Amino acid sequence: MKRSPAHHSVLPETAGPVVGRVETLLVDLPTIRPHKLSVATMDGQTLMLVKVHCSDGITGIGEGTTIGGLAYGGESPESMKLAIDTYFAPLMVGQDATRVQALMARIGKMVKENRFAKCAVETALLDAHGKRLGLPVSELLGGRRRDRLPVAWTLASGDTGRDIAEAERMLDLRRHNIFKLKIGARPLAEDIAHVARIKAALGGRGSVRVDINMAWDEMEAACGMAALADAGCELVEQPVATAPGLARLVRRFPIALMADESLTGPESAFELARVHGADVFAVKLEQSGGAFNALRVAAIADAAGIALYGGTMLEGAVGTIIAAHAFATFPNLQWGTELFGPLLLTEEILTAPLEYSDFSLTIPSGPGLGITLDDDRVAFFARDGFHRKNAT
Ligand code: MUC
Ligand code: MG
Repeated sequence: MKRSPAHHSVLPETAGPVVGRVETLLVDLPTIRPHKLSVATMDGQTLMLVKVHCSDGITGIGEGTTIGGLAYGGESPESMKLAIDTYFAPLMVGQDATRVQALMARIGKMVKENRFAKCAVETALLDAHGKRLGLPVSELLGGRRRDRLPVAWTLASGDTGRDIAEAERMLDLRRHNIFKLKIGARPLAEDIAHVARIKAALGGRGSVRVDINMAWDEMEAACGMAALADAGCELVEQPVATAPGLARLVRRFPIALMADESLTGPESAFELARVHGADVFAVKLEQSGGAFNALRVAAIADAAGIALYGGTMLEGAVGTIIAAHAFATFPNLQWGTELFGPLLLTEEILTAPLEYSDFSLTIPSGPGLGITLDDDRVAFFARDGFHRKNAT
């Protein structure tokens, strides 16, 4: 049958809202103190913010971060911005803004890897669509099971006495009673003594876990895990780099083993589950490639009998809150979360700060992400932005 010209309209196929413009910016914020990890020392954090402006006047926001530039993984805030400006945006403009999964699949076909950038864009689309429907993003992700999430704090000043004082302050404030210590940069014996001193000081008032960020070889990991268990440490995160390496260590010591860097989305989650490489998965939205993939990782963990923990890439408020919406829907979240990223930054960029109290973060209940950027503050801290333009 011959099609009439009416079938070849230049108007978008959908009568509904489409993506109009995709805007990105880099925002540099200082940290409250140097944050020392085995891979890098962070004095600040760069947020790559993305705004998706839709034809119905609704704008969604998303965020991408990493840890220590390129020290942690292959993407940086700068590379995310470039990828979105150059490759994602042309694939998005004019597309149905209400079909978030379909649009992410379209991007996925044309853009390999770039999981952190994909997470940022998916977050912005979900925020916009939630605002459009008047629903929190957690409802778009399947429905929330909880309104508050336990939040761990990372002690990483590099000094044992200072870390103990910091932990005491967090306990007094009733802000955190789960502490993650970043070790692996110093000789093993020094690291173990550091952990043992902190655990002895906190006793039953605080739980202590450690993150090695892959710094140990397998022999160090075996010695280290035995000593950490003796010191009262309850969990060790990614002591070695590979999934087979993790599998050789798991269940040999009375301490839980958690995978982080080895988890890069559903396929690696399946592989880790197949080789019994972990007791716990630290699910990170950016590392998974977005909220929907994080949900898939959680489903694999549940099916394999692996426990779950809500991880962070030390995101600011936007990245933290999309993670909170996703973790709110997990059937199991046995080890809580570490969604403390905004608390590590000196500056507030929301009109109303996130609510941390009683060792937990409250998940906002408004439409979309349920948060509002303070555009003046964002402009002030934007790289090459408002304040620099006005300074000249
Ligand atoms: C990581 O490797 O888990 C999370 C908390 C923190 O202090 O660093 C991160 C990254
Ligand atoms: Mg980690």
